[in-house]
Amino acid sequence: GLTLIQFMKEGYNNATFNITLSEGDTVALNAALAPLGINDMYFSGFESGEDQGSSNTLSGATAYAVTNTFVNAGGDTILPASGTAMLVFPDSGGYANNDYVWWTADSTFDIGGLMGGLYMDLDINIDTEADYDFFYFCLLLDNGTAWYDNENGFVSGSTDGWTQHKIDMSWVLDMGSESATPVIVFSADGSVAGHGGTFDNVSVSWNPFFLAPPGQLSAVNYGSSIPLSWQAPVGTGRASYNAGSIDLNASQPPQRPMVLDDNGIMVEQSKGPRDFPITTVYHDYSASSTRSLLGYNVYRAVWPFGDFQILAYETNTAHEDVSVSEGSYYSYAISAVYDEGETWGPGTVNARAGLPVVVTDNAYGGEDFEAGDFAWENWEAFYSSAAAVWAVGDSAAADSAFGLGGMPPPSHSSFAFITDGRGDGDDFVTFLLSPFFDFLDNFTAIVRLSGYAQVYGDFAYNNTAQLLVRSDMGPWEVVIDFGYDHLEGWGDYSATIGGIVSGMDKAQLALVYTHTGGLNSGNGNGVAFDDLIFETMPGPHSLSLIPTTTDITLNWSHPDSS
Ligand SMILES: [Ca+2]
Ligand SMILES: [Ca+2]
Ligand SMILES: [Ca+2]
Repeated sequence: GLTLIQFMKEGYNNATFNITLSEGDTVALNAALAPLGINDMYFSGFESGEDQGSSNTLSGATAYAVTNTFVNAGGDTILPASGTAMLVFPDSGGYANNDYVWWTADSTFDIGGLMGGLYMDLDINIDTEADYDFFYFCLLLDNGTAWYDNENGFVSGSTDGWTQHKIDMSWVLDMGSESATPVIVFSADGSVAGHGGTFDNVSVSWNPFFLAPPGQLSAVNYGSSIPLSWQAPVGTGRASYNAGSIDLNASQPPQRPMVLDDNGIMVEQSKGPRDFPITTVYHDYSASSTRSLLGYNVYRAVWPFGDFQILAYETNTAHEDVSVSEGSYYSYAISAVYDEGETWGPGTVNARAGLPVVVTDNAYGGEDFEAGDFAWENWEAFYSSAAAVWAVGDSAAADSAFGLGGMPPPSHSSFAFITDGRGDGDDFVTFLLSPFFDFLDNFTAIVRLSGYAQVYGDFAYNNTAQLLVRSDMGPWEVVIDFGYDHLEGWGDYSATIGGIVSGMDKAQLALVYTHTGGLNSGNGNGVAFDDLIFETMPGPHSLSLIPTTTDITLNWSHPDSS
């Protein structure tokens, strides 16, 4: 009779045969299985007959257009990445401050019930004010909201020519939408305009196999090389993403963050991105993640101001970085490389080559900057430019440090300050790192400092003035934030840091200060601090409990009773 024969293999289409067999027959069958393909869900190169989409403007007089040549506001001529047509913004000249304009594809594709990976890919060539004017690459879902990936789903600044931009949008498959439509949103802030952008070959593809990220990366510190290791991607799991949402039905663009101005009035910040809601979303996957896994790319940046650059390609889950300099700090990141693309692992790790000098918290105690020969022994300073340096002196010495017309720090003995809080008028960042401290014998710790700052917008981070803490090259944590106009003079601050440093070797403090070019406060811009002191007063620690059905017994330790 008729017999069904089926060949099945994970990652391949089933092959099915119907064969008529009589009793006693033997049949030999050779079958080739076709691999499950990558499915094109959407594509437009903006050529004749392809999707041109449409432009919508909520704020401004500009629009997107499809054209064969784009002469930008700087007079440069840009031709399509391929073919004879591309999408451009704006349609002529440059864009204007506060422009809020988006392009929507004409065609929509179905994503209902899909599992696996969803990837948006396009060619971009942009020139906008870096970190202030943005293009967001979104998928518009059934509910009228456009969603973008908050890691790499938006761009700003200049690409210096065409570049390919690929975005993992797999999490969109978990959001209960039946359909999706590509959207590109442009949002400019309130000052300094740029040229705009051109786009070509917009595609969205669905891969039944999610390209799972590699696991956690770890580094071994303080040696003459930095050994790195990580975990291979797992076949079944949950990936988390931060997704931004843009309501395209709103009658107004969302506001930018509110800040206190020099007169103590809450005003909308004129610089920077709008406050689009950010949500943590998850993507569950169970397809084999190791299909077509080729290896791993290892990336490295010299901390704190270097860019991530590829360091090595490995087929195993380890790499030893021998090209390090003693005393230098690095950040590392890892990606898994598949036939179909590259997926970044979670976060980055910090590392330091070479064993640092470590002082005990008792030997250090504190720093009041009163020594006549103060020499920053075992401190390290990093500057994004040579515009200013950390210096020690009194109020008179800091008189010009906060700029013309600024309010320099009132009298406070000798203190540390940055010599030009306006960074010579440009963007400026500095990290001042304390010596390494040994907190192995302490369970409680309080750090105190006196601080003074004048900023553009209280806590608006145009001027950051923060004390950070970390131990053993872990992530920095903000423990004191004094980035506001100190109209009443110096402030005294303290923070409990036992949870970060207790029982740890190699704890570090950092003073971070930033200035945003052109944003000069009427009270001046700058930062100063003094009396950086540890208190390690004995306190209870190591609380534990033993529950029974009738009572709970608590136990703890105290240095005076141990
Ligand atoms: Ca084209
Ligand atoms: Ca701008
Ligand atoms: Ca002092």
